Amino acid sequence: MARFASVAEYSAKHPKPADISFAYGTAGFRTVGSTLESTVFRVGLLAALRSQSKQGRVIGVMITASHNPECDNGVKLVDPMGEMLQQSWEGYCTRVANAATSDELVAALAEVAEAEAIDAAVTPRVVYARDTRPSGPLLQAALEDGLAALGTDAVSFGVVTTPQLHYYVRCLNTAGTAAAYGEPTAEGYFAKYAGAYLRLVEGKQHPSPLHIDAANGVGAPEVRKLAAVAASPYLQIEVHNGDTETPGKLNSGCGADYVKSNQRAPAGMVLAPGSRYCSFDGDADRIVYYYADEHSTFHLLDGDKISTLIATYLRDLVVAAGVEGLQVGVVQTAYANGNSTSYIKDTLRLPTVFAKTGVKHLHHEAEQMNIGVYFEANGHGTALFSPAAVATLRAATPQTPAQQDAIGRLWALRDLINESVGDAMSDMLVVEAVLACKGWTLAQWDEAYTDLPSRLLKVIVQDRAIFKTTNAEQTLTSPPHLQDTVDALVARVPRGRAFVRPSGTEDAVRVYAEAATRADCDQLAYAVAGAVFDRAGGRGERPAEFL
Ligand code: 16G
Ligand code: MG
Repeated sequence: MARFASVAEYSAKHPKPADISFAYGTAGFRTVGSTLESTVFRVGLLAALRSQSKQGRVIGVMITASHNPECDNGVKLVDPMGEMLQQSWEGYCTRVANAATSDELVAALAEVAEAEAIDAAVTPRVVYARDTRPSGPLLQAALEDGLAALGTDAVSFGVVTTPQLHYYVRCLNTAGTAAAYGEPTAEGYFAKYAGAYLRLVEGKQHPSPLHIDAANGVGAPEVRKLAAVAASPYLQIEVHNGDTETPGKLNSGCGADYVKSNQRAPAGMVLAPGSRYCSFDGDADRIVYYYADEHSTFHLLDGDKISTLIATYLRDLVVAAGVEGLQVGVVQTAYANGNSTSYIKDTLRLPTVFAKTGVKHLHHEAEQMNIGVYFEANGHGTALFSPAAVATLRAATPQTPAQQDAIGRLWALRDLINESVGDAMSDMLVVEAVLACKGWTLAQWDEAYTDLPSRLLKVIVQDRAIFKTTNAEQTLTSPPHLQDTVDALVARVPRGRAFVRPSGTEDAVRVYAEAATRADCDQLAYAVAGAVFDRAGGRGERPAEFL
């Protein structure tokens, strides 16, 4: 096929490792960086086709492995509004990545082109970026070959956070329309978020400094630039774990994932009671907050706490605005702490729904809401204002200064939130703004509800594909009868809840449990993990620590 005439030649430079098969998972392709060259090259080809299938709208490619170890890397495609790749294309990606020879590769591309009725005359437009990983430059070169092979009009944004790239894609595709999102430049990004932040906090008490653990990743230089624009005294930051140069440091003993999983402060940070802390992950699309109380006990404010904080503030503003037709809702996953869900339902009295793990699932649920707040417990999330909510706000006629103020704040909040994807820097500013407006310390924010003790375990089994779930991953439909066993174990403990799901990013099965007490929670988690191990041919040692 003439349109793919150059592919074979370029592909010869990036041969596929014969013994590895790749899968486009929850967050794109992700594995050991040194094995990904052929895959990233092919993602360049796919990005071009995806852009052509969207009549030349700009598609994004991000090279990152987020919170995973430094030796890993990954690549994912970003759709025109800055959202995750449409799910129906994931299969194409997997097929194209696994074509064994150049001929097979061309055939796989031709299949995509035919299935999507792609017009070869459209010039593809793609923007791309990478995080700070050492394998990044080589993979970027492979990507550039893939883009060149299909004559793509391509622009690099260099080393930036994942949400910055999502922002650029959305800006480029909305420029000059009623939905224009901002300037597709670094200055535009910082000016938009810093400006909206200052509109919310001006006149409020100046917050104390915020200590940021940047996971030794790309968030470190970027958040420094943000702080320079947002300007003291409304945002004073101190960056820790900001070393993006020394090999081996990225995500090592630090970052949002480490802090959330281990429920402890990152390496190199001793928490002073009364001080304020947060952690980004390696590509700065997740954030968690934490502090130490006067007994030096560690307290985590995770994605659930951030979600309830934002939902509370939005709800208060909607009431204060006195505008009919605005309704805040919250999307969570099964990992949300049970007490956060009760708090949203019973105290805030807001509707809440569960989505499957993975940002794209939460995002799509939130899109169904009028104003939808979504967060994973791990700290990835944002809020979305639907077109209906925007129209309602636009038509609102405030009757009092208080109503006018609330409406102005809702607009500012909308500008402050990165609606394309969860963004650690934007989320940080939202949290800082809400805390400043409420005059709250982290401890006061934490008072909303107390987390139930929870535990997350990993079981390695022969074949995790036999694990199938329904009900937003809360119920197993396969292997047969295993759910009955889980239910029986859960029924034994007060406030017990547990679920089992196959990981979308690792060859493992995850087991989550929570209960009213730490002892019951651990007992439950290990009992369920043991049942999974027995039923599915577990590898290694049987999980049985507490039995
Ligand atoms: C990916 C997802 C994250 C999810 C995690 C679950 C995106 C951008 N990232 O990192 O949202 O929590 O996978 O991993 O969607 P698991 O399936 O291995 O538990
Ligand atoms: Mg990440």
